Amino acid sequence: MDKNEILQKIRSTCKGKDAVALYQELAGVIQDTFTEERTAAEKYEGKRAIYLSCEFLVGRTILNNLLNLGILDEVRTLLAENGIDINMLEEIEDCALGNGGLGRLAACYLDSAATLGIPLYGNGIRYRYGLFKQEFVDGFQKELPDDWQRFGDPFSVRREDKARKIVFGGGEALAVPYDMTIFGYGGKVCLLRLWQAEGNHEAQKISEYLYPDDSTDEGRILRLRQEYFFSAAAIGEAVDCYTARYGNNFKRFPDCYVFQLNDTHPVAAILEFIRLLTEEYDQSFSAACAIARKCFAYTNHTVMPEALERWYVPLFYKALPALGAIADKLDRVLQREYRKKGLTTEEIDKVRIRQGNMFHMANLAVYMCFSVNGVAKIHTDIIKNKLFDVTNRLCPQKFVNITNGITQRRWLGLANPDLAAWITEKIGDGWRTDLDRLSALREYASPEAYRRLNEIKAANKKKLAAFILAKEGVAVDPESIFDVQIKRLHEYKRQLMNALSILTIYYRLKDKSLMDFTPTTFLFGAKAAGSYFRAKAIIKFIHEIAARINADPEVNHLIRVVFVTDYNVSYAEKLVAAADISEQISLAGTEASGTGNMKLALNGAVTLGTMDGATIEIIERAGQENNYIFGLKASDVDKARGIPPVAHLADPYIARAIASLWDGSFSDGGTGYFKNIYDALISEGDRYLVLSDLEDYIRAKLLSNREYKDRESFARKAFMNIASAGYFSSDRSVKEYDERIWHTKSYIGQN
Ligand code: 26V
Repeated sequence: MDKNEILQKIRSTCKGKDAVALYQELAGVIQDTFTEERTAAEKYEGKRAIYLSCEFLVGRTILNNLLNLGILDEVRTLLAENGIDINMLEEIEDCALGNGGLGRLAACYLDSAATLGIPLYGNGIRYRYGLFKQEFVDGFQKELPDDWQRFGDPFSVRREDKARKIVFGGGEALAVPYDMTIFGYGGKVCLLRLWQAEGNHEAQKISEYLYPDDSTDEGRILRLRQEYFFSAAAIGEAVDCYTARYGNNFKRFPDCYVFQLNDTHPVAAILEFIRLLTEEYDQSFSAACAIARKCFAYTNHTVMPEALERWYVPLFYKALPALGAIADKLDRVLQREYRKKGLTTEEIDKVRIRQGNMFHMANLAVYMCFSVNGVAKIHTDIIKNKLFDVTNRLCPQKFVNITNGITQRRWLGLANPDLAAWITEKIGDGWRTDLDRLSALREYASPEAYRRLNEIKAANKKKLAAFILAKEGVAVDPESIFDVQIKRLHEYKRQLMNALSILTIYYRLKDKSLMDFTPTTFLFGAKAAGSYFRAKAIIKFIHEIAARINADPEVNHLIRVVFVTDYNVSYAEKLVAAADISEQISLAGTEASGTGNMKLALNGAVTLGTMDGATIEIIERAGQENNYIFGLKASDVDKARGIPPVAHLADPYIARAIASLWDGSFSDGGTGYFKNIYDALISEGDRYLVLSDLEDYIRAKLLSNREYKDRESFARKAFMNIASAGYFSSDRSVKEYDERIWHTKSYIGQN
């Protein structure tokens, strides 16, 4: 790549263009310059790792691509010279083909693999509409379609030459790949192949929506078709390429391909692989299984029982008849094998693929994959000792922990350019490809450094405040503490506990029992699944609290609450750069890893959190004394469940906050939302132990609030968090995947 050549091309064509035209122009120039790299990635002959994922949450690409090509600053200047503000590219759509952490992780891993030159190939679905756009009407969430291709999709290339027919129960579709170029830092590239379903109306529906409503059989069949559609396309292509090179002897297949299953959604790939080899390549069932067992690896991303995929067997057969028969056959093989090994009936029942009338996809993955990994230490321990304990006793070597990571290029370089520049000034810019270098910052620990950190944070807060005023119409004080909780809305993440803590603080400010409170802005960003009643109820509750507090002249100079609209990757970039406090408050043992926790720590937010997911590993490195830890440990949770929820209402402010759910303090517009929340806490046993942790949470929150006043010592905590964040680079994670699971460098071509 020749930087100057790209800049020259841009210079000659950028004048007088509007945002969309400029975007297309820039993208076109970049794409053209990298034709060779793309072709090389496609023709690569060594062992490949194929990342199969239903979600790739890439976000807005143009600025990130310019950054990774090392020309963001030059292009900014060049455009400015021509009277164009590069920020107008913010009008361009995000590409949000994912829900949250799992999809963003996939995008970070592609960024890292591209940067490191690891042959990782993303495969997913090119949804016509990505994750819904969120609006609030009177505090209620409304979902609108996300037409992300509105301005075109100039970083993708349609590959009709690689289209494949996919046949499923009751129909077929043409799978047409679109190759999206993922630019790594330094100009190496990876390919993300997103398959689009074409054909009749039924066929097209397959790639229309991310997560269609699965409350009906029709919706569930569609979801199964989606999962099968892209998995089968990826497998079919791999097998075609392989047989073109090596013929029908599949012995070397595992030296050429490894498939990483991003959760169980693409598990149909295993069944499809066996189907292809047995039906079309004349392999025996056991030979096909033996090969499959060498090339599939599974990442588990949740321990929540309701999120573990199970399919009603008759429905599975209807959608994918041939695969249903293979799943049943594998289930019989499993039983025979495990009986021979002396497992008890009870043990076998726990690991069976078929559980009564349901296929259990995680069990299928664990049985067939050579590697099963969790995404943070505590999470891997839980899957080894609880979820998959039987298999772990038989085959402990199958289980691996690979703690998640995030790309520092986007989450520091792009999101927080001033902090990035300051770090570079101190330790050089090696951190861009080696985040461990951040530890060298420790040598620069000094009051002067803390002052500078505070300045940078203050500037970011000002920018965010201006953005929030423009976008949300709410004025927030940039001098106040920015306390941030940003993640999908889910009960286990306990946004409700945050809301209740705010309410108790509000009541205490009102009756002046809490004095000396540092002004705080509580920021929430979250989307609730359209069909998730209680999550939507919590959104409405937070809006009601925000409206009450923000309009109360007695306290609104001390406390404000903002639920930002349409939280997405671009909003996240602004929020992480401006946060003082990072809320990581899931019930211990429920958050597999979390990655927002890493993004916020890297940007110098201090964690207010429980010992859960990767937060534990963050605290291990950054120091408990530099963060605010509270609440039950995972090992205390079972015991805590024995205490009735009402036993936690002794504090009158907490009692009043809970009462506000039913005593008419707030209106849910007759939806029954607030009664539903009340029931969850009081009548249904408070599954996520919000009340058990609330008091200690408020204690920790108020402690952080007091300690914030000492600006120097608080900045020192932030500084230690930044200096300790090196481990959480997705470069480290991807290297671990490669060294411990994929082994892409030991492919046959080198033997
Ligand atoms: C989905 C659902 C849907 C039904 C209700 C319960 C429930 C619970 C969890 C999920 C999430 C499924 C998988 C997922 O997105 N996991 C996330 O993966 C991230 C990347 O590894 C990780 O950082 C998050 O902790 C984890 O929640």
